[in-house]
Amino acid sequence: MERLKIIEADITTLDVDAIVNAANSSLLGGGGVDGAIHRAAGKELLAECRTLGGCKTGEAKITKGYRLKARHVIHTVGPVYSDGRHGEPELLAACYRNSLAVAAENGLKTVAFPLVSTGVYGYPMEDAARIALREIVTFLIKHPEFEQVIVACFNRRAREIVEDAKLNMEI
Ligand code: AR6
Repeated sequence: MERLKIIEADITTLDVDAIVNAANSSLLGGGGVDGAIHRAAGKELLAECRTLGGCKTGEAKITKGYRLKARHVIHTVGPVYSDGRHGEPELLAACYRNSLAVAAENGLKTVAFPLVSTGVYGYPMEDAARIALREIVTFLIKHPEFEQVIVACFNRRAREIVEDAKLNMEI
């Protein structure tokens, strides 16, 4: 099995132990991938999210997946991008690190990520992809028991950017 897989997909359709949600700090839903995940999971997801007391930027919290094929949702809150000099790279890296740590703590083996912060939050996709892959690869090396991390790109352009970032990484 390819331990790092880059695909073009709607993340809500994936059959994995957990999909990661690019949420906001209220954890009470929103647009983009967050809206799509809540729609597909059903209202029970929002009910569980209400019990979590929100989530700080860079942190991650886990819920059940309800009507999704995925067994769990790991909610993380990416930084809003301004110019890259206000802690955005560190906060985005923390999203990936903390989401993967939550997955490992819960005994999960397969997780799929969207490109956190690259929609409404405005993070340049090339930079975001580089940070995502660096954190994912570092985690996979440290956790040989972890089976697979999928990067679910919403369209072809996003997939190509992530594939390029992976190629540049291997040089
Ligand atoms: N599957 C995979 N990727 C998707 C999907 C999907 N179904 N839908 C969108 N994307 P965004 P953010 C991509 O805006 O920038 C919400 O309102 C999308 O093309 O969902 O972290 C939250 O509540 C983009 O590349 O998240 C927050 O308020 C990426 O997912 C805010 O948006 C992330 O885009 C978070 O903004």
